[in-house]
Amino acid sequence: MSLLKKIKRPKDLKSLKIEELSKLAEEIREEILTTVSKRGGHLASNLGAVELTLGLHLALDLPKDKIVWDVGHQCYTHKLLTGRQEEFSTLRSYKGLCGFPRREESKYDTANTGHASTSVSTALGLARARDLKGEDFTIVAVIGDGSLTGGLAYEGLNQAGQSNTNIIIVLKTLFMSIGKNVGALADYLNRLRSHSKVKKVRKEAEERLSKIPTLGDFLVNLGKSVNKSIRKIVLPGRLFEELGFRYYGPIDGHDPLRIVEAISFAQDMGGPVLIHAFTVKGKGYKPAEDDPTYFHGISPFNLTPEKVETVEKNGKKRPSYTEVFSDMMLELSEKNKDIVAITAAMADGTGLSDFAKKYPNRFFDVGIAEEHAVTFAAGLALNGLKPVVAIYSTFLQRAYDQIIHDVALTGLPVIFVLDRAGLVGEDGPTHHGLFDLTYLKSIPGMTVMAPSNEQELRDMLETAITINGPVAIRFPRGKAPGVPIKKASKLKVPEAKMLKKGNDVLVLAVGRMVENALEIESLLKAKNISTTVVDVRFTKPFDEELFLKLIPKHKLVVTLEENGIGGFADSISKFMLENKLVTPTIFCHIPDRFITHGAVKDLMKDAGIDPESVADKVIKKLKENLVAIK
Ligand SMILES: Cc1ncc(C[n+]2csc(CCOP(=O)(O)OP(=O)(O)O)c2C)c(N)n1
Repeated sequence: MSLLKKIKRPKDLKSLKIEELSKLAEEIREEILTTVSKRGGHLASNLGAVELTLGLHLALDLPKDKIVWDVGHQCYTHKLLTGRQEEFSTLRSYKGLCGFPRREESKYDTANTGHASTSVSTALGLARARDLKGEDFTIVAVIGDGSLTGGLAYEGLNQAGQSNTNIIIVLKTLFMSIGKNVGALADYLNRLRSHSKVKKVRKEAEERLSKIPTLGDFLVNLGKSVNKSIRKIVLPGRLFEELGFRYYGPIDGHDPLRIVEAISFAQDMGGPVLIHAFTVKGKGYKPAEDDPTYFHGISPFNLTPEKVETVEKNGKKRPSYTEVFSDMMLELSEKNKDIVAITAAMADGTGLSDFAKKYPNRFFDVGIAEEHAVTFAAGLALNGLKPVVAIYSTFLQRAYDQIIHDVALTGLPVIFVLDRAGLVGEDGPTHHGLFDLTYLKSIPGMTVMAPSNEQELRDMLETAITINGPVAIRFPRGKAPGVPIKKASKLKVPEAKMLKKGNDVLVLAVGRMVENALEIESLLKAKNISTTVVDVRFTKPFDEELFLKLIPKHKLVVTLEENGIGGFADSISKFMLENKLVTPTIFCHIPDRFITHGAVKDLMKDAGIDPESVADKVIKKLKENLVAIK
């Protein structure tokens, strides 16, 4: 029987033999690889965190003790060790296991996460609450060096270092964010790695371990002799010590027993302790070790080491919106030397890697620091440049105040490119971009656009460059519809575009929802209902002139957007009230609840914005109206 199958809960680990730990780690890696190759997911980070998780599970008394995973994208081993093996094959699928920690899923998951740099603050809050309530348990935040580039992490460290409370931070360093980690702190951590004491520490630890017969003996003896010897081998982590932490390390994060020792040391010491562990991203799977950026978050793929191909689910060759943005950036930057590009640790994901290669001096990766990215862009714009800030819709939420205070208040011409707007699918609620139409709309002077195909994205970028103020362009994850590409041309702001002309129903659709609107038109046509389809293109400002003309000519208006409450629907409802337009209207948007993870198609249905659900609502509403008229 496999060792993994024997582990139903963390306690079961403690009955293993020491030499069985590496076999268990192998089995876990196998399980993660097989599942991620079928379901997609965060492969490299999870492979890098197997032994670290084993060590934490051995050292702690879960679920009384708490682990707070930063981002949470490295929690697969934790899921496998906490009673979720049977469902593990459903990872990231609709109604299956979530790819991130979820309290609703397990008592072993401490916090719902998905965004970076939150773990220290959450852990400190838990610790302070524990102290106030007179409770006694251990709290460990696990944070990567990438996530440590985010300002929020420092805000947490700043308070924790002075707090005198028992809190353990495990800093997992693999010198990678999604791409190579950036910044002065990354350099500092790298210098620690090459400290001459590191090898000596490892050798001493190996010698000590060779004298301990069983895992049970090891765990029992931890508090006694072992700790004494550990104290002697602690290296100076000056930065963290100055911040008020006792620094422990660096240690090998692929040796579970070193992790156990470190946690035991921290528990003995009390107060804020930072344990520094080195790990290898993608550990144990050569293609992922060689290219951890590609394997950071990956779609389903073939598990043959020689040939790694993503499985093309859709035969039709269509570019992704990201690729279209990437190409257009090169076109625009050739003509306009003032264009500079900024990413917050997502050069590949946002499509800026080619720009970075071609114009290294005009490209800035600021780390996982969305707030800084926006204010930094404001500085660039103040000195006459044209910054393009490419940040996923969900992560730009972080920089709301910076957009208002540092960019919009001065009317600076910063272009925000929001990839992954709308439902993103398997990454789920922390990653869906369902708030941007709402949060951007309320900012004075902001122009907001949403392309419905690749040519429109090109035209919108061409237009954005000419606007003397803040502009946002939001588009979804994945493929564009595959329309022919021609030379980009400037659009007339805020002109919408009528795609189909009918008499009964008027559908005002935003971005990707135009594809749904066209399907709705066909479904209704089959029922002898004729539909006008309008590609809204601009949600702020929007084409009031056209809407004033069209709305009274129809029996029913439908607004359709991939955004929560307060977005385009609200703008139209206010517009109709103010203009005394009384046409019955259905507002189709994401309902006022968080949407789970799964395939986008399933999620659209869940949210009621898929073509069939909308067509059904239209038919029902038209029937009601007829009855009302009679
Ligand atoms: C606020 C925010 N910005 C961007 C991301 C996207 N993201 C997910 S993981 C990651 C890199 C994290 O690096 P690190 O903390 O070192 O963990 P590793 O993946 O290397 O294990 C990034 C940029 C995010 N989750 N949250």
